[in-house]
Amino acid sequence: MPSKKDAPKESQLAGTRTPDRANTNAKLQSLESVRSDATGQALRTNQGVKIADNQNSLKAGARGPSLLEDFIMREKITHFDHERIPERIVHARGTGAHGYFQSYGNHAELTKAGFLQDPEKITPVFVRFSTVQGPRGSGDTVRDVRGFAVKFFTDEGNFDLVGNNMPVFFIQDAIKFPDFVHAVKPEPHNEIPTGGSAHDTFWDFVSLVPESAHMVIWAMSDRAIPKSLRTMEGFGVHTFRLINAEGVASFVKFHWKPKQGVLSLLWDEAQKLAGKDTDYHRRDLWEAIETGNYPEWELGVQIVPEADEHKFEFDLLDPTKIIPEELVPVTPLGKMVLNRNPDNFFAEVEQVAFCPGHIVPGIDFTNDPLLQGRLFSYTDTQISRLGGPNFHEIPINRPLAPNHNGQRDAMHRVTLDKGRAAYEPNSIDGGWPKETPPAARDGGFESYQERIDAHKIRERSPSFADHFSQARLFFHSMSPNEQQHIVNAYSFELGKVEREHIRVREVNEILANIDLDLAAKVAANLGLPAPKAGTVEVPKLSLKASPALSQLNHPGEGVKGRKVALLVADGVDGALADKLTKALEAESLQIKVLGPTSAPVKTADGKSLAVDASMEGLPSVAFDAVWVAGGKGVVDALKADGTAVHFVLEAYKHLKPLAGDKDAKAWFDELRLKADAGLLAGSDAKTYKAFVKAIGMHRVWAREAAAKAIPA
Ligand code: HDD
Repeated sequence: MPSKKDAPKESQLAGTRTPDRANTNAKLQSLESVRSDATGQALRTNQGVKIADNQNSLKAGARGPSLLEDFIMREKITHFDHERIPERIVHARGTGAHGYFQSYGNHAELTKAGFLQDPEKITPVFVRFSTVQGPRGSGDTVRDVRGFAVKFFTDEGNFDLVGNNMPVFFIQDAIKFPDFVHAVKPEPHNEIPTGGSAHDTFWDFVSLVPESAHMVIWAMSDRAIPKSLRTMEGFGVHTFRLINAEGVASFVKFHWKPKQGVLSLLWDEAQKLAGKDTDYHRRDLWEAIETGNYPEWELGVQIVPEADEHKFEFDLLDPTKIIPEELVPVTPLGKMVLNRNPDNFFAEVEQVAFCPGHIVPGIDFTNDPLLQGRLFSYTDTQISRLGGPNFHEIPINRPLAPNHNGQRDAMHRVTLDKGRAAYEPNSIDGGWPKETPPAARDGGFESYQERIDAHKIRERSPSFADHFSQARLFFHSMSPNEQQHIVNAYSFELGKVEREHIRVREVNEILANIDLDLAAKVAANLGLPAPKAGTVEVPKLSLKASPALSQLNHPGEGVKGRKVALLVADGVDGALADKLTKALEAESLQIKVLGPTSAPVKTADGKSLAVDASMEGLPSVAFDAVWVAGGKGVVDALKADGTAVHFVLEAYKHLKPLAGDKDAKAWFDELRLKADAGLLAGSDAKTYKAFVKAIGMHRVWAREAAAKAIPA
């Protein structure tokens, strides 16, 4: 694999100005607590004492007992004993990357936030992607919601957009969050299952809480098994406010649109990858960045003027609802590029502390009751995870903007505050630091002056009452393949539920209200009677389908970074393999040469061809497409190798483009693989082109019915 050194220069990236790499990278490096490698340095204790022997503890005699006075060993072991911090209660499993955000233009009419006003400005970001349910060491490809949290280090302070890869949530009010999390987490008696929701307590809760219906159908869709972290959409979920310099506010929903397309795994792939490569998503993001295939997203907003707040068939404050893009299109604001991997996982990914309450002037909250509760929860959780209220001093969390105030001391304080007056107003330090009145630009933060005139009550707004019409809209917006995957996912998950009354309730009281056909198909798979009617009257939406919801309408721009397996064996035509590799690499595809073992193979002209891995070591589930190399005897050798046969069959089953010369084609015929737009034979430029085009479509969806007969 090419090293960091081979990565394209920043100047090769699209954009109006070369991103200030020094600036994005300097964030961590400039902080005095960062240590680079210690070449040339003596081994010392934490107190700075040089260590003479790091192999043996202090003992009374070579075979005698250890001595308590061995301060060197005690310091080392004590530190080791405390190396772990509590994992996040949710979103424990994750990975992160550095990058930058660049605005497409001046959006001053919408917001006074500085990072959205200057297309020349490069704002460093740190992103953490995560699963929700599993612990730190759980598999990457489980069926779950993915966290999509972005920290913008703006000149005016940190802005955290702490979202998910789905635009809605399971509950409407934060007071229900601990109930939901306790239900989805592994069951308390045996801590099973790790990383998934296919168990009784989850389905018990969601079948009793109809407001979860919309989010659950998203979680049963292909969105919950993303192909890569690079191929996920991101959503701020809640409605926020953007406020311009004149104080005019608009409601907005934030969207991240991946240039790489919105792509998912198939369920069979996801399950296999969880075992074959637990770190599949982590590795994919890491390798993409190392090889210079920097992932890119467009940040956009759906904008609703304040005056239009009540013009929709749903409440903008309800986090279980989307604004369909057909009603309010997404306006692109800028782009985010991830271009640097972390240097130290713990220091950066584990210690990064996001909080939806981290906002900057020009952005504000709404009264969404889920968002309001989140504003409390995140700071509270950081205090427990990161050991006190000084977590903003940990290098990855430090704002680039200065932070002067009268806050002092507490656990793990690093800043050495000079001066005498830790209060305001003061006359000792010249009255500094002082307040800054709000202003058009560069002023102090000012909350949007929303008028509130209400009773203090515990009540859900009646405008939050429709729980099924958007779940129905989602189902009706899917392609037939996507609908079938949803049926399969409900059937799989409910099939794992031990208590029959929970399955029955989900089918009769939830699915039947979403769509009777969906309910009937799932019921049939569970051996239950099909419900004849729903249990509630579901309002009819004026929009019957939202094409923007189907992933098939987001194949991505090109094939950059997608992965091709080139299968070789002894006898391979080395020159042809080289030509093919070059042609595919010219399309920015990643090619891996796979042999029967990890040993090099012999080419037809007697040379040695190195392979990247064996077919067993890098299975077909890790690839987007397969090419069987030409050469005398290659196909015969592969045919005789069960792993190779399985590789090809599995790639076909997973609807991936397959190509090769006429020998390979004869082998495909023998395997009874049906000809389609993704099954190609030839070694000319035309075949390469058709192969790349098929990869661009991600999967050969028309093949899915035929592929059913192939054993898993
Ligand atoms: Fe949350 C973490 C996203 C509702 C309480 N949440 C967390 C992370 C993401 C989200 C992406 C991981 C951040 C990271 O990578 O460090 N959470 C969401 C979204 C929600 C949501 C999109 C609904 C729209 N969360 C939510 C509620 C509460 C929390 C209603 C509590 C009332 N979330 C937390 C937390 C976590 C967290 C317990 C665990 C670790 C952390 O905060 O830093 O405070």
